[in-house]
This record gives sequence, structure tokens and C-alpha cells, in this order.
Amino acid sequence: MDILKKKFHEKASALKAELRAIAKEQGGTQLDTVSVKQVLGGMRGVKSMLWETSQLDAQEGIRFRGYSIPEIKEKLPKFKGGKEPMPEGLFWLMLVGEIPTQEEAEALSDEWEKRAHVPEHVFNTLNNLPKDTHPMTQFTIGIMALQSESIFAKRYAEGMSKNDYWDATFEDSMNLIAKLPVIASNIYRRTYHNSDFIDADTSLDWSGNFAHMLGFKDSDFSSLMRLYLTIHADHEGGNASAHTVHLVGSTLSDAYNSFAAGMNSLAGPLHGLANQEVIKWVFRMIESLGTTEPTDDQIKQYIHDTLDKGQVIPGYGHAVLRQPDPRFVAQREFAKEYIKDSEIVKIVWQLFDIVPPILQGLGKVKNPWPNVDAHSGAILVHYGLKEYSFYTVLFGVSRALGVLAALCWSRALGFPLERPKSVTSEWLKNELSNS
Ligand code: HAX
Repeated sequence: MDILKKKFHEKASALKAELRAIAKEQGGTQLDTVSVKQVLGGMRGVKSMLWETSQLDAQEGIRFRGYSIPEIKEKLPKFKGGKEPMPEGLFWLMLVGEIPTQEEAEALSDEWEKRAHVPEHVFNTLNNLPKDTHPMTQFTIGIMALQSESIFAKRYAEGMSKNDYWDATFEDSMNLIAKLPVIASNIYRRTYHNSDFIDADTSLDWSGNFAHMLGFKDSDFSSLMRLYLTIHADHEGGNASAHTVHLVGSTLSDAYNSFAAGMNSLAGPLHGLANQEVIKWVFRMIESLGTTEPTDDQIKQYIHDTLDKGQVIPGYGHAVLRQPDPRFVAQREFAKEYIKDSEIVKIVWQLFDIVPPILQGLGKVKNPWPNVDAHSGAILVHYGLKEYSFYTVLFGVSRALGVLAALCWSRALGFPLERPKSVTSEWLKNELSNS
């Protein structure tokens, strides 16, 4: 992928020079202050990181290099005249800030296909795990086993110059992205389909081949995968998984170590694991109510029962967003177009009407609206991917695109070790009594 690599290096070198000059001439300019609430409240909104690939607005949602989800759906190349964007195009856009041509997106697809070989020891490692190991645990273990392939780690051990960090990180990122669908589908088939593995179909794109290796033949499911792997890719740098990759990467841990760390963060129920929690919660509701067509009153009661047990309603709320997540909206549009009569999808739409007023009524939830995870499971269930413990792995495969593109930028811009300051409660109390 010489064109992409060259473009990236040229752009990154120019920005590096510009940022160095900014740091030198205006480094003392104060951008923001930090409140006590932010120190005690998970650093919400503290501006402390540069992240080029996307930016999140509380009202508008995510923009990838300035493009909203409806815009990328329209402008990114499509696979063989399909309707959904190719994630290859989004990776290109996030890495170099330009919408690729159809040929460029297809060339990137071919490049990932060439890099997709996974060494046998990775599968052997996975095979040694109990079958009921959570798929996200298998996923991070698989990625860690693959770390043996890191070009960055090898070249660093040989004495690589700082000027080449970006190059080795680019190679590792491209290789890792290429291999993730192979690892993920291997985990899916060994866990749920008696290790009946399916060989790659090299005529397909990255998402289509992933759908094929998972065992899904419906071309609409491949379209879903293209949309899914595009919209989950990046959500600026402050979210837990992205920030973890950024933090771990800042120690010059290679892309494999950094990405695996981020995946452990995605595996938390307040973050990516929410996609499995949503559908688990919906299945339990159906079971406890004894119907797949619950009334609004039945659903309301189930929501109140969940809250009374001191639990959150999964798929609702967000640390930044204050509107329905455009990623939820994109999935709703997909479902309306392809599967509007699906029973499980209808329940998700019913929840969209019922949950927000109830959460608003609690008086403390800052965002009562659905996030990305509220919708994804129902569509997957409709197409037959019912094993919800696997859902966060799908999210993880997609998230690689954003966080690894961003890691390439971090290495190319020469970002230093990340090291914010912590304080003790004693220090905080003293500071407040003196103010
Ligand atoms: N159900 C019930 N209560 C909720 C809630 C929900 N969906 N969302 C927030 N709250 C509660 C919080 O638990 C908190 O209660 P306490 O003060 O008693 O601790 C209060 O409302 C204020 O929280 P907030 O400021 O509105 O939300 P946060 O920024 O602290 O947290 C979360 C954001 C996403 C973690 C939160 O909304 C939540 O737990 N949602 C459910 C889990 C979920 O869907 N997570 C996925 C988020 C998207 C994502 O990252 N995907 O990967």
C-alpha cells in the first residue's frame, strides 16, 4: 500500500512540524480549566489529547474527518454497487483525511487480503482455552498471541530510529486489521459451531469475507457487516477503549499490545459489552413476560423492575452524547429498509419510545437516549447471529480501524509518554479549604 503509506507520511510530517512550532511558540496558552467535578467524575470533557481521526459533538454525534454518518454512507466507496459503505474507505479517510476512490478502496481491500495469514500458533493458543471462555477474552488472547508478529517490537529490539516508528506502526496496524476477521471468525466457529471453520473467499472485500468466514451466506448480512464495521470504527479519542490504546501505545508498546489493552476496556459492560447486555436484557424480558409482542405497559414495568434492582438500562445513556446516537439512527434506517417486520427489531423500536421518558423521570440521567449498542443486537439476531456473547468481538474488529489509524498518527507526530497528574483526597480537601 505504497500510495496510502506515502500520503500518510507526507501529511504527518507536515503536521508534525506545525505542531512542534505551536508547542514552542504557544505552548503556554491555557485552553481549559479542570473542575473538582471533573476530577471526581471520570475526567468528563477534559481536553487533554490530540486525536485526528474523528470528533464527537454532544448534539450532532460523530464526524469522521469532518464527515457525519449520513455523509460517509453517501460518499464512501461501496462494494460491487451495494448500498453500504466499505470500512476500507473509512480507514483511508481516517488515516489521510481524504475520501478514497473506488479503486483505492478496492486496492486496500486486496492489500488486507494479502496480509490476512494468521500463524498456526495463534489458533493453537485459542484451542487450548476452554470453549466457554468469553469470546472477548479469547479475542484479546488471540491478539496477544499474534504479537509475536510485531514488526515494531522486532525493529525496536534491533535499534530502530525514532524517525521510523511511524513506519513500523503502520505495517503492524495494516497486518493486524487484515488478520482480525480471521481470528474473530475462528473464535466464533470454535465456540459455537464445533470448530467447523470456513476458508476465506478472496473474491470478497474485508467485511464480506468476514461475514462469509462467520458462516453467513445472506448478502444482506454482508451489507449489514459493512455498515456495522464502518459505524463502530471510531468515537474520538476519549472513550475508554480508544484512550486505552492511546495510553498503552504512548509507552511505545506495539500495535498488538496496545490494541489488546483497548479490547479489555471495550469488554466492560458500561462500554462495548453493552451490546451483549442489551440483547440479553431483551431476551430475559421476553422470557419473563412470556411474549414476543409485549405491550407498552408490560415493558414499562420491566424497565422499572430493572431500575429497582439497582441496574442500568443497557444501550441507553452516554458520557458525551445528548441526543439519540446517529449510529443508532443508522442501524434503525438499515432495519427499516431490510427487516422492518422483525419481531425483535420492533421491540427495540418500542423501547426507543418508552425508555427515554422513564430515564428522564429519574432526574439524574444526563442522556436518556439510545446509544450505538441499543440496536445492533436485534439486527444480528434477526439474521441468525444469536450468540450475543460474541457481539463485542464484532465491535472490536471495527474499533481497530479508528484506534490503529490514530496510533499511526501518534507515532508519526512523535507524541510522548502520556502522564497526567493524580491527586489524593487529602490534597483536594486542602486545596479547597485554601481557596
Ligand atoms: N440506566 C439507568 N441509569 C443510568 C443510565 C441508564 N442507561 N445511564 C446513566 N444512568 C445513571 C448513572 O448510573 C448515574 O447514576 P448514579 O448517580 O446513581 O451513579 C447517573 O445516571 C448519571 O450518569 P450520567 O452522567 O448520565 O452517565 P455517565 O456519563 O456517568 O455514564 C454510561 C454513561 C454510558 C456509562 C451510562 O449512561 C450507562 O451506564 N449506560 C448503560 C450502559 C451502556 O449502554 N453503555 C454503553 C455506552 C456506549 C458505549 O460506550 N458503547 O460502547
